[in-house]
Amino acid sequence: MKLRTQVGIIGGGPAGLLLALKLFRSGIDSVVIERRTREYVLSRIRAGVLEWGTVEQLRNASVNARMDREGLVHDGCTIFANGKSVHIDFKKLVGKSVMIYGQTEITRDLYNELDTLGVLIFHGAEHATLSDLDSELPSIGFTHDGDKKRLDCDFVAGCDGFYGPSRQAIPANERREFEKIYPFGWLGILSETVPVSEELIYSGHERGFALCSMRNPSLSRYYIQVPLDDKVDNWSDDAFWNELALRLPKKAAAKLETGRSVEKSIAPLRSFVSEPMSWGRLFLCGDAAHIVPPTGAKGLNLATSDVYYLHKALCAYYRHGDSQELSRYSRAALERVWHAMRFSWRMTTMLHRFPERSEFENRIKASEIEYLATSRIGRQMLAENYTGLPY
Ligand code: FAS
Ligand code: PHB
Repeated sequence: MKLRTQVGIIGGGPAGLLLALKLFRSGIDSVVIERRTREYVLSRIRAGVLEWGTVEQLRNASVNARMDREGLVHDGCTIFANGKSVHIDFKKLVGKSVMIYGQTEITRDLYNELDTLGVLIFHGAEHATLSDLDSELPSIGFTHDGDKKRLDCDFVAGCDGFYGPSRQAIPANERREFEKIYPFGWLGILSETVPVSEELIYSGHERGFALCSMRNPSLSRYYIQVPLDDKVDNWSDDAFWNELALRLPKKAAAKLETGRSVEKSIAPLRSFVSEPMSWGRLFLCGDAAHIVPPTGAKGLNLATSDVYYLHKALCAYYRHGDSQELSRYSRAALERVWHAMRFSWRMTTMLHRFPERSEFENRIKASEIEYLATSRIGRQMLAENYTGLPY
């Protein structure tokens, strides 16, 4: 069965769904092809911190009602290391805030809005293949409900995450990949407990990194650094709570509310960029092109800034026949990607325990924290990057 649209979108995660919505608001037709069921996509627990640029994007796309009702605006966070707590006051330092609102809820809101608008989303679409990307009529082949389908389009948006087929559709000799694998992962839990602190606490403890986050005033999200080969089954809830408490400031540890985990998983940490982010009529957005360690809370926010650039370029093409912005998309997106890559790498190296780290490097880490504690400019730099550089 043949289908036709203007923009074929592979991937129904935040990048693909936000792009579909923004295109619809601009009168541009798209179809979303998602491999998983909607339930599966909505079962994933991922990002929690939204840069203000992401908040504004969701507001401009009129999909912000629940976020503005239920989201938590945070004006700062705390960095705890070497027995010292350093408050980073975003509002005072750079006049900006962040919004705490789970990626899962954003995805749910996007699905609901796209359903209301009647945008076509195929779930359970398997074996997606991209063809004729270097022609004026690219297409996406896939199987849905046992039927082979082909979606002809003007452009393909590869929003299919790190393991999707889009990035691989760019010939290997046209791609350059940059990667750093970290020698640890994050064990994360979600628990129906009152968050230990009103704002996030990033702890660079000598036992290992820990992060206290949340989803709402009665749903906490915690992480601890674990060895790369660690397994979730090695960690009972009690073992997790005990280790987390050892890595927190004493006052926070004393008031930590523990409880049953409703989700527990380990995510490996990597930095990865694939260049270019476009080839022919294919444009990559989000994790399909880049992965950041979650220490800087940038993964989801980079997906939304890629979507901002691609949407703007597609509007210029369909409204004015101008394909200049499309040809500049990769460079514009990558410039912001590398800034977020740098910040996420710096936060990760500053706050994690590296088993093979030399004494010299440990002193450098301690001096980084001391610099934050004593320099307003140092805290301003962190606040500027954490709340999000301009698009
Ligand atoms: P996604 O991976 O979210 O979505 C891609 C979609 O494409 C998926 O739904 C997938 O099923 C689909 N797909 C894949 N192959 C396909 C195919 N062949 N055909 C059709 N569809 C296909 N970021 C943070 O900022 N903070 C965090 O704490 C954080 N935690 C994370 C934990 C984990 C375990 C992971 C994996 C990522 C985490 N991230 C975090 C990063 C995460 O939020 C991503 O940046 C975000 O999901 C990016 O969104 P997308 O680019 O849409 O990719
Ligand atoms: C989260 O709440 O999941 C979260 C918050 C901040 C991060 C990473 C994850 O840096």
